[in-house]
Amino acid sequence: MTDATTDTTIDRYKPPALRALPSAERAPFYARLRALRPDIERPLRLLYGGRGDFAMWLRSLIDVAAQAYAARSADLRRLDLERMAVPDWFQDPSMIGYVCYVDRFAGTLDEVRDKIDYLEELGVRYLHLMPLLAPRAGQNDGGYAVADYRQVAPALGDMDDLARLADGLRARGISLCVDLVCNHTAREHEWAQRALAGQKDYQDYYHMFADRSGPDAYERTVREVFPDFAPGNFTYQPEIDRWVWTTFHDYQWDLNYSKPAVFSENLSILLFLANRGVDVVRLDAVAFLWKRLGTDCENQPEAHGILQALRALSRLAAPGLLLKAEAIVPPPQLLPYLGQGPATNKECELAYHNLLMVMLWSSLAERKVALMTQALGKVARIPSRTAWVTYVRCHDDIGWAVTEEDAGDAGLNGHAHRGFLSDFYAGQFPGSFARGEVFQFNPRTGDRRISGACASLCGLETALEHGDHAAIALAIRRILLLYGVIFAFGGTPLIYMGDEVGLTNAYDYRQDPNLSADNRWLHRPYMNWQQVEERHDSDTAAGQLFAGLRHLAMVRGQMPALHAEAERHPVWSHNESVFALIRDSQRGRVLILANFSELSQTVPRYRLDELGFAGRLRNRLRDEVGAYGDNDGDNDGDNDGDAVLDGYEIMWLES
Ligand code: OTU
Repeated sequence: MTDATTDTTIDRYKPPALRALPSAERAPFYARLRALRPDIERPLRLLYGGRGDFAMWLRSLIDVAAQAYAARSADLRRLDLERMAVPDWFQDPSMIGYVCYVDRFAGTLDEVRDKIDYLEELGVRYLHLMPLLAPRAGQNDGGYAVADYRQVAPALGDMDDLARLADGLRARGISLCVDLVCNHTAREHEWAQRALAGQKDYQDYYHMFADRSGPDAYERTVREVFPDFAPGNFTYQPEIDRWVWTTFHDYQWDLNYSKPAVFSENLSILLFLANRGVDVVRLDAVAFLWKRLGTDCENQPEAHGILQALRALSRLAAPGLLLKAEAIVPPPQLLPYLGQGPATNKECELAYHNLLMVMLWSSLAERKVALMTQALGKVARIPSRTAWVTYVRCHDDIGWAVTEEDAGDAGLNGHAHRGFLSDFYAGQFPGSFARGEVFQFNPRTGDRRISGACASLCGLETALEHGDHAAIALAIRRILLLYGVIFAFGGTPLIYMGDEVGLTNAYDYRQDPNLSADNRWLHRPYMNWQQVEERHDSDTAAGQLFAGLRHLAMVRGQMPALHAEAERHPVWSHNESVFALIRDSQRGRVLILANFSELSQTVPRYRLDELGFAGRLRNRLRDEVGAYGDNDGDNDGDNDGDAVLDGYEIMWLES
């Protein structure tokens, strides 16, 4: 005999929220509940199972999911069915992403709708709009300090505008991604305000300490993310005589996920966004979700439990929704965010490939690919129904995530190499083509990260300034080389707004007192629509870049072998400047060769043979069939079967 209070099973539970639905609409929910029950219960029991009222609380979560499901529009429910029928929809090679700030790109959410033609022209199928929920007034870390998760920033529009935009994008085959800043709220959020007013239940939403002993103990082992403008990890609140955990800025309060209420609140916000038509939620700073004394308080097993539970519950209500992990951590700590062990394919579907991004810039500075080949070669394969999000630049800085071990394997000294990269991209290394700035110099560790727009880091800013045509051409080739790698690597490549027309560093943030301390605004420009007008003029940098990216998108879309599921193997090309990557699956084999030097480079014919790319190969990017690897002895006189790459050329070769 079981009753409502002791029965811990949820698979027979009939949430009241579903009563109003026709039975044909209830059935899929119940089917999913039975199927997902273990995935919902397993992580939550580990996290919160010790509570006496666990079973009741679990049911309350099913109620949250049921309410969201009942409120989900017919269109979105149809989309859910489509996606369940084609679960690799997001892994298709036609998925090309674009990232922008609503205001800096178009103005308002409504005005983004007017730009859909433009995005479509570029080949975009996935649009990540940077934080757009109501932030605190004044400084807000680019929107990552949210005061209200259920309101859009008034300057950008409202929730109806967001839903309308999502509809408009969907009608054109473009998925919408928005941020959920789930690790922290703004100090101005209602929960924090209640905590400051002394309400104990809301103080429990955060990590609060009566004196310095707790903070001091934790600070022995946690790192400082913003050592320069936000040193330390705790902030004193005189109103309540408490220290509050603030990993990032002092106005960003870390949430305390050991409290079930915090989990429930975030679940309902997640589903609220899903029902506005959001397809992908970027979960910000997920590495930091759980704190454990004596550790770096990152990547704790419980953080994974939270994500797995969010994922299983969102599958129940909105199965078309994807989760994207923003964890800028080394690969061994990163891979679990895509699910492992019993959670394989059951955590986040997408995760940012920070190491790839760092390696692109490292190889470009060094003109050598040993480190990149070594380091990427060690990254384990990812679950079949997950994908990397690949990128060249994003709104954040570049941190030189080069381990001593990887550096050593490539014959480098890690400390020296990281220093070299900072010097190079700050434009301080002799002969550097780059123009960037140092972000968050940490005198304690010597660490220096880098800010700067892709085009400026690739040399376009300096070249344009000098009117140096040869240098302009090289800079354009560098940009297209980096994008050529991320488009072929597998997963969803992101075009960062402005890169497609070569926007360079934007220095005007220095005049804005809310932004001036944070030079990441250097690479968060306003769109230059005049420059966009030049996109069909092949005499301009904008024209060449736009055409180049469009071409990459188009060719990629026609290559099933580049499906996200295809494995990737970095291999030695036998040329220290040419990065070689093989994509391999039942869908086909592709050899990617990327020349990171400005000089012409050769990959010898015997090496192409060894890699299994003998015979006449087709370079899909030039749509030409070459004698690469031609070992039929016809000695056609041009290159004897070697692959000869121009400076900064990239080839996508298929047999
Ligand atoms: C994220 O980044 C955002 O991308 C940043 O723009 C925010 O400032 C920050 O969160 C706070 O919301 O520290 O330097 O290891 O590196 O989550 C960027 C993960 C950050 C962190 C990452 C974070």
